[in-house]
Amino acid sequence: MADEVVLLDFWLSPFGMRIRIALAEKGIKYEDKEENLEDKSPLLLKMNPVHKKIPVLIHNGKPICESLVIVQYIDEVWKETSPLLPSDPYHRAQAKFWADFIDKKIFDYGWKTCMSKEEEIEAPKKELIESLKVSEGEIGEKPYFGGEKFGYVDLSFIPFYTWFYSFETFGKFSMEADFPKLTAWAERCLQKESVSNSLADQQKVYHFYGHLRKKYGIDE
Ligand code: GS8
Repeated sequence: MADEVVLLDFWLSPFGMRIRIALAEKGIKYEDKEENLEDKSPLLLKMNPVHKKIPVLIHNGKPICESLVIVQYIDEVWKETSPLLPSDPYHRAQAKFWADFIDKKIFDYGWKTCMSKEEEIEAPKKELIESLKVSEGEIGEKPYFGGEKFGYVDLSFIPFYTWFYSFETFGKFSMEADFPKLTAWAERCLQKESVSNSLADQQKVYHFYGHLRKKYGIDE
């Protein structure tokens, strides 16, 4: 029997993008179900009763939640094509460390930078810049975070490329001038169809931040 794969998703979620890229890398056909996060579907509430968040992968009726867990699951189930995590235990651990760093630093401080009032932005912006500097050092002269091939860390990080314009605009710095290696890495990743077809447009993300900032009273 063919696999039935459904993704509960939201078009501008970087976490959803991770799963879209992973499934595209593996060449898996799936149904992408767009959720309205302001009015969540009964299916989402049933499949992720703990966090009630997207993304959720439903594989033959069974849910898997949390984007990094889902990507690891996809890599284990469809292991024949395009391995994403390294097979060596030490390199696997390193890859998981960097994915965790992206969630704890780039996502967290990136979000806070884009969602702060002018007078409160300095602290998260400082942390974001520091984390981008660490990332710039880690990519260094390598084509991808794991070395020669696109893999788990790239896939975990590249969805935040859709936030780069928002980072620069709210944070008043230049990604290209301040982080040239990271910018070149992102452009390299975008040459892959699995990535370019999965990412939202930076301007649309910026406009969505504008909408959220109004909704939460950050902007008039
Ligand atoms: C984060 C998912 C998440 O924040 C993961 O999958 O890696 N750690 C999780 N999902 C958001 C949409 S993206 O910003 C979400 O579903 N939010 C709905 C809500 O909070 O009610």
